[in-house]
Amino acid sequence: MAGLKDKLNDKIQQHRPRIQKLVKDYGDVVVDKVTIGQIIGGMRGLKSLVTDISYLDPKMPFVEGLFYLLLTGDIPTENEVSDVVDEFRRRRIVPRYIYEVIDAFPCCSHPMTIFSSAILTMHRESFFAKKYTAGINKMDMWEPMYEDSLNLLAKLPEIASYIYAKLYRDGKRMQSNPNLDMGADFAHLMMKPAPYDDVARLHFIIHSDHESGNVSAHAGHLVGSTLADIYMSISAMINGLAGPLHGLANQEVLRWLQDVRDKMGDEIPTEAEMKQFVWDTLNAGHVIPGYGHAVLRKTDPRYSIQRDFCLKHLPNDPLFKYVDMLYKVVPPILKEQGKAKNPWPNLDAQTGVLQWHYGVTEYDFYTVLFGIGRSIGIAANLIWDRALLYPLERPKSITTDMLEKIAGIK
Ligand code: HAX
Repeated sequence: MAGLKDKLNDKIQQHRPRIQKLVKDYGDVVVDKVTIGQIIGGMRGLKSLVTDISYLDPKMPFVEGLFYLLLTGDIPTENEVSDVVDEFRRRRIVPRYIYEVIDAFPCCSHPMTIFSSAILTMHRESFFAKKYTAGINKMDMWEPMYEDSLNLLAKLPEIASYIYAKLYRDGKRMQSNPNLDMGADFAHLMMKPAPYDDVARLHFIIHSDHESGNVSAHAGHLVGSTLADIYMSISAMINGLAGPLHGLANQEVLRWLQDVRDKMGDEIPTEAEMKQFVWDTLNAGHVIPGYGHAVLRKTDPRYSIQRDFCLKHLPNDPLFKYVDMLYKVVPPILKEQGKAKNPWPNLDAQTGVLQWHYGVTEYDFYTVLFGIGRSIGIAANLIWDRALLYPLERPKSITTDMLEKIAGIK
């Protein structure tokens, strides 16, 4: 068993009794109450999920090191990171039929549709599915989930960059460079020089994990709870990410900004003009993409990390100037409008500017980049879901009639 897998095994053996004790001895302890507002309002804030895989503050390490940290909770040594980098390298080769699946998509297909389908198609590779059919002991299920996770994660940069080449470049396949870590290899596959390697590392790391209640994480967990394999679960996660109120917001931010830019004929708007664009959007009944959050009530730390990177590397980029101005203009307007509970920017408000600056201007592709990063966090969650034998998710629904009776209306 490789170093990471050994360590993970130790951690799982230590953690399992904690869950067993909680369920056996404290199973009836009340954690939260549920209001009618929460039931109708998309379960916002309802404490009904558990995850110990958490968000971290990155200093541009290798993505593989982050995966180690998410799985074990321990900061890896350089050697331990190298071991994981090697593990990923060994698993990078993408099956030929995946290229054929991508080639077969009709023109104008959204890259997220292609990405999700390519991942789902690899279900036939699933080690977990084969072991399950053969009758694996449930205590051992995390192991094939771990193997499948590494196999899938290692291939995502090549799959994503081929989708990019197919849709927006010459359609030619680039070969992975086996001497590079995941972030640098992605930059190589995208044919982008440094510092795009750091941009890729930063991007994948900050998009990886964000508790388990957000739509993509929850979709991955929900599908995984049926004992579906990693390919089915991550494909479902990608579909959740593809909605404009979630991951697609980073594409929407750029679309919105380009609209402003077109109207301005490439001039930087004054603050008064920008305020007017924001109000026009709100008055047309649309949201300001990249602002607001279902849980956070302050500037998203992932926004701030990207902003710091922009201030250091591209302070004079015209699009960054737009985004910088929006940071001043939007929160007071959302406060004045009085609807959004969080008037501050989320991570999607900054992502596109970085990509645009380094030459990835096809903003339909941005959520695929998000998807690579998010897969790392969801895979870590799913391995632990199996290790701790979390059951099938099956909440109970009730009718409007029942709610009216509970409320005392009927
Ligand atoms: N612009 C305008 N109105 C907004 C708003 C925004 N950015 N954010 C929230 N509101 C509105 C809501 O539409 C809602 O209006 P109604 O009462 O008319 O329905 C009201 O304010 C209350 O919403 P909320 O409780 O503050 O927010 P929710 O938890 O319901 O939704 C969202 C959270 C992220 C979906 C929301 O803030 C939004 O639509 N933001 C813009 C899209 C976006 O940036 N999404 C990405 C979020 C981060 C993420 O998941 N990234 O992947």
